[in-house]
Amino acid sequence: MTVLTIPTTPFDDQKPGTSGLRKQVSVFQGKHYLENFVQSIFDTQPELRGGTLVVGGDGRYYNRQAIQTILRMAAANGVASCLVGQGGILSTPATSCVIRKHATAGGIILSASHNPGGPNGDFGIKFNTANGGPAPEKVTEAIYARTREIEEYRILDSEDIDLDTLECFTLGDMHVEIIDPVADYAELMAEQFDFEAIRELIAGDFRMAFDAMHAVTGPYAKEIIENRLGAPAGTVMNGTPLEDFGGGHPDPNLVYAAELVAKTVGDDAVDFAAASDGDGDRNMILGRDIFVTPSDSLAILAANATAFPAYKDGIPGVARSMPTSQAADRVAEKLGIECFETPTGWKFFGNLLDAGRIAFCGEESFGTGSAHVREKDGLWAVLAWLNLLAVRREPVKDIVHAHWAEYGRNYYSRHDYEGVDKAGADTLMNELRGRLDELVGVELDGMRVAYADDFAYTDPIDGSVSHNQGIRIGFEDGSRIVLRLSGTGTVGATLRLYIEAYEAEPAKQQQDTQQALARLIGIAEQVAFIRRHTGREQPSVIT
Ligand code: VG1
Ligand code: CO
Repeated sequence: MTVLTIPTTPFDDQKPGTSGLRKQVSVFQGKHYLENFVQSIFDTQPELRGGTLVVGGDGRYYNRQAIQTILRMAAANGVASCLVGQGGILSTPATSCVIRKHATAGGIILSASHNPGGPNGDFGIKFNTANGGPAPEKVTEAIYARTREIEEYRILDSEDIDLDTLECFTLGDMHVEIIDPVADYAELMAEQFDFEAIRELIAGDFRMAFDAMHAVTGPYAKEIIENRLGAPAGTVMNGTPLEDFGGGHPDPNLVYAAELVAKTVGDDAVDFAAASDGDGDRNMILGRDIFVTPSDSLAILAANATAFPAYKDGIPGVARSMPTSQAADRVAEKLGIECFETPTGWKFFGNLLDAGRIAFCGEESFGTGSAHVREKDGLWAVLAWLNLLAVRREPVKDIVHAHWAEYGRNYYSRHDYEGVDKAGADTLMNELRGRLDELVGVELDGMRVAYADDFAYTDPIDGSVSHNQGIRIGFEDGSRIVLRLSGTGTVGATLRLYIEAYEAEPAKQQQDTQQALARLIGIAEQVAFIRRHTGREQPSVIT
């Protein structure tokens, strides 16, 4: 088999966003597009030469073709061996687990996460480093810089390999092993949680549902929740990964997982329901008649960390992304542990986890995780809740209400304006940024602004600084409005408005979220002119 060196020219749009490079499938199918990006990874990550690389994806359309290309290029670039998920399947957290367990040099994950799939949907690729986590900014910047000057790529002239049989192959000089995508991950989960207690809970009259949304977690959830924990067959809904996710939007929120949400209300409601996203790193937690916001979920899990065998001695600290509600901060304060506020994106938690400064971290965008891997982990969060329910033996709703009574409630909501005009969204942010100084001390609808800034973060471990991470407007009573533009979309721009208000008084903790936040939502419009700049009367998704 010969190594071909193919001349190419740079693309100008291969800058990774919040979580890797995401584009429409048709863009990735363009000549040299995938190859340029992959070669840029190999060119900037010398430890892959002679090392082991993990490769897998969420099973979406183009996953298999991309894997074949990546394997041929890995062989041509001197990678010694590749571990590939059977059928091309590996969830994002499972990839992180495999990288860490087998001490590999890194991994390539093919996913556009919660974005729709299929020939007309999105595709994505991201590189994870040897710690199992998403490449930090200095690595993604080096890869991007390389894509701007690339002149050639290397690829083996070879046939496709069989991705479906658990076997070993050689491809040129490279060893390829097709691995069971679930085994290592399931074993790790069994170490983290009290499976015996969860089995007992499930064997009783407890009823639950899990929606895999036709995405990657189906096989993981069936093995863990049905086979190992004994939930009845059918507990896992939409459990077969499909290339187009059954035409759905594999985003576990109240809008896109409506079928699951419906199971949590009414006379026949289940006690617990959960869902995860395209690549298995997000989670949604529901109880009978209650949706647990991801921000509350992080705070509640942190407050109950000692219920989990892996953290029975407590946790050193927690971290949350900046727009995530401050509920976790209150728990950290009470526990006397460290609390960090990082920019949006899991890559910012990596250093803190590696340094042992934090054990739990989360994002408002349905992301929760711990030090067991270096990615957010949807099924981990589901199992954590099951473990907690097995210990507490109370309804989800009671656990949440008791938490609010003790720590106060952070009313929280995110309003997304998806696919709006990019120029309008940029103008909105730029104009607001220009007015931040004048806002401080001003009273808006009876609420005084305590601070208004453009969030910047200095990593406490390596000192790297990230600017322009979102606009924060904080009020004297602790309420906040945050605005930022999405870094994962592929068409136009998506404006995210995050709204948070704190309520200490238990008697006032049972209001409707949108009503409780109505005044702040009005203030956001008053300062940012969202309607004028986006041309939208309403957000497209409210969570
Ligand atoms: C969104 C979320 C962010 C998350 C990212 C990747 O990014 O807001 O919290 O880390 O998606 O999640 P953005 O830039 O669109 O707001 V996933 O499940 O797509 O890997
Ligand atoms: Co995801």
